[in-house]
Amino acid sequence: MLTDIVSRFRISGTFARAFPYGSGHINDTYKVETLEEEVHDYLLQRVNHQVFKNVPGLMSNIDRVTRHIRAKLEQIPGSDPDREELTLIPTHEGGIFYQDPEGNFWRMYIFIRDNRSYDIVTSPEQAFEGGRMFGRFQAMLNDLPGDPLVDTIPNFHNIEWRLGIFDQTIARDVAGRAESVQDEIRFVRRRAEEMSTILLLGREGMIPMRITHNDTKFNNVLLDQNDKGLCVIDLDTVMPGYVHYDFGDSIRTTTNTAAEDEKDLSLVEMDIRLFEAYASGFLEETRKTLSITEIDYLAFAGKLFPYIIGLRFLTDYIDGDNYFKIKHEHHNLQRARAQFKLLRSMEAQFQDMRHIIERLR
Ligand code: ADP
Ligand code: GN1
Ligand code: MG
Repeated sequence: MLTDIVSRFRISGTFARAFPYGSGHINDTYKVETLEEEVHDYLLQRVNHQVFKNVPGLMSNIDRVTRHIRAKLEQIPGSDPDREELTLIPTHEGGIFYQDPEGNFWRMYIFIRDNRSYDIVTSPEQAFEGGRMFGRFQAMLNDLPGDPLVDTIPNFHNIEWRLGIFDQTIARDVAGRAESVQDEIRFVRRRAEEMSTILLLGREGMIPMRITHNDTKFNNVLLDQNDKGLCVIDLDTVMPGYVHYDFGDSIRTTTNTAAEDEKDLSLVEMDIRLFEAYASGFLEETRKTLSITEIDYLAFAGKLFPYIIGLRFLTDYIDGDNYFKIKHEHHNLQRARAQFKLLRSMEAQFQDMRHIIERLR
């Protein structure tokens, strides 16, 4: 089956094997290895079309974004675009994806070898590199020509919309779980107004729409063997957004001392050293393009993401686990609790976060 899919793409070398790869919550990813040592390996993905309703539009975004960045990298002496940017492999017909008879969408990239990717960050140097890479990504897309990118998931980080879905999900209570999570529901509701801040600033025209990645988990940037930034990956949600969405989701994952789904909440804290290092890398690349107002709200964006992602985990739990892949029965609740603990830790250190941004801007 996978062999058939692989044969649809214009790969070099001889197919040797394919096996599941990575730890994403949405798509199915396989590493495809070739026999020859000197030829690339590949990364094959089945795009989740329950989540992404317009896969051709999504693929066209990725094609435009990767070509634009590649053209910029080609101007930089000594750069290696096949390692520093995702490279789509065309099908034999020249398409950028393959749709199988069951309607699944498949795409293939060059596998970037000798990379490191981290679910938990341990050093300020790693955090700085992540910030620099996502900052550079933002800066490079600042002049993408042509029409706006397709919204691959409408309202993806729209907190009012997410809270509306949350209320509906609690009212339906299909899995009969709402009663058991009253504490978490209260935690969300108490902060709902504050968390609309970015959306309101946007509505009032105080911050501009930009092109953002929108899924800037730290493991969506590959580092090299020396922990230097290599390539930003996972481009499914690149679309219009506020800079706070990218900064915030990175802070959520970079500064957490424990796993996203840590069960022992006493291990979950925000490490302010990692906050400072990430912010410093990010601002090094974006300081010139961001407005004072955008920079002023970066610390707040750090708090927004444990809230919004925790809210999505909790909503999915109440809804009976339809969206995120889970490994055990209460996995989404465990994830939500860990995110809310992280938010508490940020709330306790918020003044320090603000001072760091003031110093770096
Ligand atoms: P998901 O949306 O499911 O998170 P990703 O696009 O992030 O999927 O891919 C899953 C994992 O595969 C990544 O965390 C990364 O480790 C690995 N990966 C993705 N693209 C490449 C690539 N081009 N080269 C090497 N590894 C990759
Ligand atoms: C999903 O695909 P992956 O695992 O990188 C999700 C993100 C969440 C993240 C939480 C399209 O990201 O929004 O922040 O899980 N992606 C989508 O780990 O919903
Ligand atoms: Mg990913």
